[in-house]
Amino acid sequence: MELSIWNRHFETMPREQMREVQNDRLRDTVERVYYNVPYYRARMQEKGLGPEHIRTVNDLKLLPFITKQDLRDNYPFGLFALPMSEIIRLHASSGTTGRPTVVGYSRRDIGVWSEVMARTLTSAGVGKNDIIQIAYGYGLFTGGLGLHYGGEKVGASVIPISGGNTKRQLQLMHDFGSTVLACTPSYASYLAEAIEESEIERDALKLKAGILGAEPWTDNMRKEIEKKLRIKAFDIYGLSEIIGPGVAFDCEYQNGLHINEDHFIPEIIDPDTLEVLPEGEFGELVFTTITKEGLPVIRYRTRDLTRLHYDTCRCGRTLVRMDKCTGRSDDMLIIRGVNLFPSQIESVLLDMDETTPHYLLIVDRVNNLDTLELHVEVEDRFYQDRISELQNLRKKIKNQIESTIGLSVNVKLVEPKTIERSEGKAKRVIDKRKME
Ligand code: DLL
Repeated sequence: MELSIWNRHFETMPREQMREVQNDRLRDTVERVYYNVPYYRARMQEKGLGPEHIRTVNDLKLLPFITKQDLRDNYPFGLFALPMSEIIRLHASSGTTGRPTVVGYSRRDIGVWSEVMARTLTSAGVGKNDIIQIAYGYGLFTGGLGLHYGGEKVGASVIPISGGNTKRQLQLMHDFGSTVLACTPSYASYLAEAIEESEIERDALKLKAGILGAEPWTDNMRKEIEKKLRIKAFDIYGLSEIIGPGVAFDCEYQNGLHINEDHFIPEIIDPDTLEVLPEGEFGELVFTTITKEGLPVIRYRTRDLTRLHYDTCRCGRTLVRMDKCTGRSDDMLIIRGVNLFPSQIESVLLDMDETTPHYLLIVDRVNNLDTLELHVEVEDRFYQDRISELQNLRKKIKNQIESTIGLSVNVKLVEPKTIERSEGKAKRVIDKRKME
């Protein structure tokens, strides 16, 4: 496997020079959002700030944070910094309730996205002689198309198979000779087992690398996937609000993900006090985009918990590295790569007469696939109904939830007042998946 660097200039730039690049681009971004996005202007004015106050990365801390809730409040396009005539792509991800978070890309943004994805893939040894099977979902989720454009940019042969349909995944992997698999780590594990159980011999496959992300996974999971699939597994991190996949990526040394800092400036804050933490401390990751045009974001709180390392990596890249993210500072769950907030379930239940908002979500991992079980309390008067009525109700809840969150769920109806009440913060989720 030949490992190289896609953009040596930026990926190995001396840190002082990178700071200059960031300072210039930050000033430009702040100016653009100030003049083009009324929301940012108002928030800055509240703090008595104008673009002239933000001269360097050190001034970032003066600016207010932005959260998923702000995007939601400005749904769908309120935070775009360009007119819709300049937006050539829209994607969306789950919001905390009902409304998704919508992101828009200009033509240049799609170029930046392809560039950061090309860096990611090159760092994993993917080039024009590779065949990349993209088993991330295509559609509003950024996984499929993000990998797709990066794959084409490095000249690989792209198979846009999207997620699911395991039998077909294996057949094409075998028949087309896929050398790279791009999907969530849990799906990679699942495919590994499916290969063991199939008639396909591992030796008949050409797979050598996995580009795995979109959900937390540990180094132990990595070792297991590498062993079972006989590949090298590279972590890839990103989020729709910043650009999608490609915000940060593993190199061959797998000792932290390199952040594409010439496009996204990271900070680590204490999620409670919101203070910026000193170098090397563990806290919540915050990003400011400095080249995005369609939806630039200033100090976006990712809710992902990690730590940054500024020393140069053995691979030669000077780009700051972040530890693998395994936790969040909010209650978002990632199930089979899909983001889920318990409040989304709650709002479906609240909309139905027959149920109470008392529920319990049980998440587990069975045969490497995440499972979701929902216990719901039924209103007293409905619980007296005949079994067939209750069956119908169960189906109705299941359908409503599945169409809202896009994940299959096993619904169990339980008697009124049987779900434990809590005096403090309600315990709505039991996550049995192991993360060690
Ligand atoms: O998951 C983008 C993506 C697609 C990344 C394909 C990698 C590969 P969202 O749906 O907006 O975007 O979800 C973003 O997923 O804030 C993290 O909590 C989590 N996440 C993404 N990648 C990783 C990773 C895509 N490598 C949210 N490790 C983020 C841990 C991850 N968590």
